[in-house]
Amino acid sequence: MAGVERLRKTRETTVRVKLALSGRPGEIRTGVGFLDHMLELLAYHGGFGLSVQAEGDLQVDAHHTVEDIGITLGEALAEALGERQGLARYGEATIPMEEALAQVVVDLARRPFFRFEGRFPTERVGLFDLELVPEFLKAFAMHGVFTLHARLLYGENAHHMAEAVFKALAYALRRALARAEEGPRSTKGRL
Ligand SMILES: [Mn+2]
Repeated sequence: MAGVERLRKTRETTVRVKLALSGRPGEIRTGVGFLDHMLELLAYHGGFGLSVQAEGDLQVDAHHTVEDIGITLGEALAEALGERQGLARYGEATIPMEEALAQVVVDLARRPFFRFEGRFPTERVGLFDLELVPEFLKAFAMHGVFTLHARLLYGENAHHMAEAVFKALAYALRRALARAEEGPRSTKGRL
C-alpha cells in the first residue's frame, strides 16, 4: 500500500503518522486511550491504512497531544490527496450509535473550514475531555485543507455520541474520496 509518512516534533509532542487512503488499520498508540479508540474506528470504517504513534506532555493534559495528532493527520491527508484530481469531492454521512446520531459533511476542495454544532451531555468520557473532539476535528480540517461540518444531532451517552461523529467522518471521507466519473467535480476544472 502506497502511503505517506509525517513526523511532527515540538517541545510538547512527537507525533508520527502513516496514512494510506486505502488500506488496513495499523497500530495506533497515542497515550490517550479514548483517542486511540476513535482513530481505530476512523481507520476501520474509512478503509484507511493508518498508524499513529504519539508521545505528548500528558502530565499537562491531553490537549497538545490531541491537537498535534489532528494537525499531523491533516498534513498527511493533504499530502496523500496530492492534486485531488478525479475525486467525488463531496461526502456526507449520518451515522447512529444506538440512541446517538451524528452527521458529518466534507468537501475535499482546498477550502479549509470547520464548524461543529451540538453539545455533549458530559464534559468527559473517562479521563478524556470531550471539548477535544472539536479541537481534533478543527486541526484535521485546517491542516488537511478541506471543509468539515460536524453535527451532534442528539444522544444521551457521550461515548456513543463521540463514536457516531468519528464513524460519520469515516464514511463522509470515504464517499468524498471515491473516484468521480469524469475529472474533478468543479466548474473551475480543478480542486
Ligand atoms: Mn466504543
